[in-house]
Amino acid sequence: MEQPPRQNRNVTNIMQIERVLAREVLDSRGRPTVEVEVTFGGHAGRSIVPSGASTGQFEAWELRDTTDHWYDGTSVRTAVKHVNEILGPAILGLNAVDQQAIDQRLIELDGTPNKSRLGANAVLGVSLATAHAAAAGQRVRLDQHLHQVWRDVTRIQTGQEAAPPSIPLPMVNMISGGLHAGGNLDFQDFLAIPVGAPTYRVALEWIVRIYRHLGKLLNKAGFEGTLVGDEGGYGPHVTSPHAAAEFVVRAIEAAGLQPGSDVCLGLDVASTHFYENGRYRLIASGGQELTSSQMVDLLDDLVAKFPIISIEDGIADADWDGWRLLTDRLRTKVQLIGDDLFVTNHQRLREGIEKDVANSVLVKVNQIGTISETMQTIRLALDNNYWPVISARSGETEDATIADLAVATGAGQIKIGSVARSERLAKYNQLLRLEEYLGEQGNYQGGKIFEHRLKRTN
Ligand code: 2PG
Ligand code: MG
Repeated sequence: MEQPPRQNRNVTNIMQIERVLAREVLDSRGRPTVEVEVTFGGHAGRSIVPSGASTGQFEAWELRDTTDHWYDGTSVRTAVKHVNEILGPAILGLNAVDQQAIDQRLIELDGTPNKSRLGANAVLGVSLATAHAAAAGQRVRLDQHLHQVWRDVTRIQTGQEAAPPSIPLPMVNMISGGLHAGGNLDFQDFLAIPVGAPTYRVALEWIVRIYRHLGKLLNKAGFEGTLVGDEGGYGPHVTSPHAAAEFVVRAIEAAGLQPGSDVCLGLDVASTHFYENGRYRLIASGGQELTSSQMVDLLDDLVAKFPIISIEDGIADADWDGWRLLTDRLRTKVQLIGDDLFVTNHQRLREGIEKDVANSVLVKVNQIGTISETMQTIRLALDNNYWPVISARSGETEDATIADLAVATGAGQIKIGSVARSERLAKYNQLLRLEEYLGEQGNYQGGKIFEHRLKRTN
């Protein structure tokens, strides 16, 4: 059996980057994406960049060759070229262990606020692959190396020591809608959150059980309990968010678990994508057009009827007033996550903190483009009592870096999609390994992170 590499970190080691090579590969939707390899002294690190479908307007720029016939205008050949001809040559000879210096160099080379010159997919590929190479060169695991980087970021940003690594609570997609499943439902994700599980391993077993029962229940009711969306959640044509939530609750019960105490529900409304001219247009559930205040009423009603503990993007990224209403109404009952709203961007999160909206931030590495900036946003969140949730994209690959990132930063929660499709399982399985390597259940806090801060009545 393969053993984890022994820990033998020597931070004074200088690991001068000798070669950086990018290529075009495919993601879980069969769309091109950037893969980068960084090499020195016989050690290599490799990483693949993810890609979203329900993207926020303030995200870092994903560079695609829209006028190229290759892959119908979705090619990333220019981004690959930017790595091979600009970013790579500029970091040769730099120390791979010094992630922050490498990332700073990459940011300067691009020189734009949203990485639109060279492409965030080019920049991120190099940033991620450098971390993999640095871990390999030091003969430590990726999570261990990332934890060292995290400690440095924490020390610089707060002057304090970072908390130890920990395995995150998973929030897992059960039913998919919106842009991830052909618009069958207006809301994008109905998630199960196993808040009562004592360990990650148990949490995952509960989730798989619920998922299987959900498929059977959907089939029995005449819906599609086998067809899955981009993230592996079922994509049934149920007509309302209430009906979808009801199915998840029934699946939790069918799995022999208690909704509300063992397992709660989460929503990713992804409402930016049905927000138009100041109205929320619910097409799949009958074409209603809601004001921000009516949208908040709808979410409040769902929270009253179902054991919902987390709502992401309940309000659109351009609707700060709506976010104010949502936060005032639900902040003591529910985790309110800003995804499109904050786009993992330090400045946007700071704005949100100042405006006192939301209480949680979704963290996606490709929304911002480097590991260091991602960590700065996680740090800012933790220091201001915002829960950070590390997240995959709907376009993913076998690359499991975000599992290591979540553990290294002790972020507390992770959202990867469902328990089907191997680009998702690559991350869930990596967390199983890390739980074992870290010992003592990987310092798993599970649903305890919500204790004392959320008051629920159902
Ligand atoms: C989201 C993500 C992942 P996408 O909205 O949170 O579920 O979707 O990657 O399409 O933005
Ligand atoms: Mg989202």
